[in-house]
Amino acid sequence: MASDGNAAIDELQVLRTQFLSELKDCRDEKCIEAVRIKYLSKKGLLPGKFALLGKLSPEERPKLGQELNRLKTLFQTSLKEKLKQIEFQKARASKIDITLPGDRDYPGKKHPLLQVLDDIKKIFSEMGFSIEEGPEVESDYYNFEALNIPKDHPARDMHDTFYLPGGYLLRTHTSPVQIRVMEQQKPPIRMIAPGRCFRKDTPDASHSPFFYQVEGLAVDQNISFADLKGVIAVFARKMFGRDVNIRFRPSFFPFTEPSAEYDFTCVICGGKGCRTCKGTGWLEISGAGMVDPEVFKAVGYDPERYTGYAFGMGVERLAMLKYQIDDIRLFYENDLRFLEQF
Ligand code: 2U9
Repeated sequence: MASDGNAAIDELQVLRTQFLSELKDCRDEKCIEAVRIKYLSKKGLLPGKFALLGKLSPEERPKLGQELNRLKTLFQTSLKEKLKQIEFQKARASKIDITLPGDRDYPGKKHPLLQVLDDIKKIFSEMGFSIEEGPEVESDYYNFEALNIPKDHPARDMHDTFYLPGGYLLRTHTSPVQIRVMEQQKPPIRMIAPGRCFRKDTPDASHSPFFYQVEGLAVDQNISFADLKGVIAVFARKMFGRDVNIRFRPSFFPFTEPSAEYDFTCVICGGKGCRTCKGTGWLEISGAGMVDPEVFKAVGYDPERYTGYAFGMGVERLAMLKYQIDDIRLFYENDLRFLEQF
């Protein structure tokens, strides 16, 4: 035990060093509280040193008393600062590190086919075409008869068409919509009919029993094949770029006369020839033609007064060309690894 004032002061210095060393090693509030209890509680080490006062002469007591109070203040201040420091460090540790890469969220998006369908709708809307829709379950009349498709036409075969009870069927194209519109209104007409169609095709890389189609129809006085070529050319360039060219090859459809199939220059090689276009420089897109007079008669239009053109296009086909997709089934498998690329 200290025999005089200096020895007592030395004891306090040792206690100070020991306190600061223990507090310095603290990493959390629990440790700081334990140091506070050990050194400053009623039975703590520092209050215990006040007993030294009783062993000193009256002349030495004031100096030791001052040192004891100075040490108590130092301990209290040091504990508060250490607590603040740890709280600051915890706050800093929890602060968002803005230099980290952000978490990419995946907002819901339209299916790629519907994105392409929107592109097609926009292009034709800007050319003054209305967008018309109709039922997917159709009658034989609207899907075949009114379109001049005879009873023995192969398209009517069970192997090609999904028939339903009661003589109904799943439409094999959106042409019935044009018939329904013509029944409801007189020319002029400029419309497109987008929608789902169904055919009894065995699924493979280029066929699906269900697919999206957009058909177009323009009916007015003095409409010619040149008008059809102009509209298809504008569509091709707005869809695939300004340097795309088109061509028409003679074909046959019961609902158009003359009929044609139309091609675009290959969107990959620009017409030089590549694997996609099988070296031809051309990509077959779909069919078109001038509306057959028999179709106008079915809806009560005078074929001597009105002419019109019609065209078809498969949305999957256009999407596969636009995005270089070589298997149509990818559109229907809902694999997020495919869908999130669009
Ligand atoms: C009316 C009169 C005529 C629509 C036409 C095509 C040619 C054609 C399909 C082939 C497969 C589209 O790409 S596909 O899905 N169709 O090639 N469609 S002319 O002719 C009509 C339509 C309605 C009243």
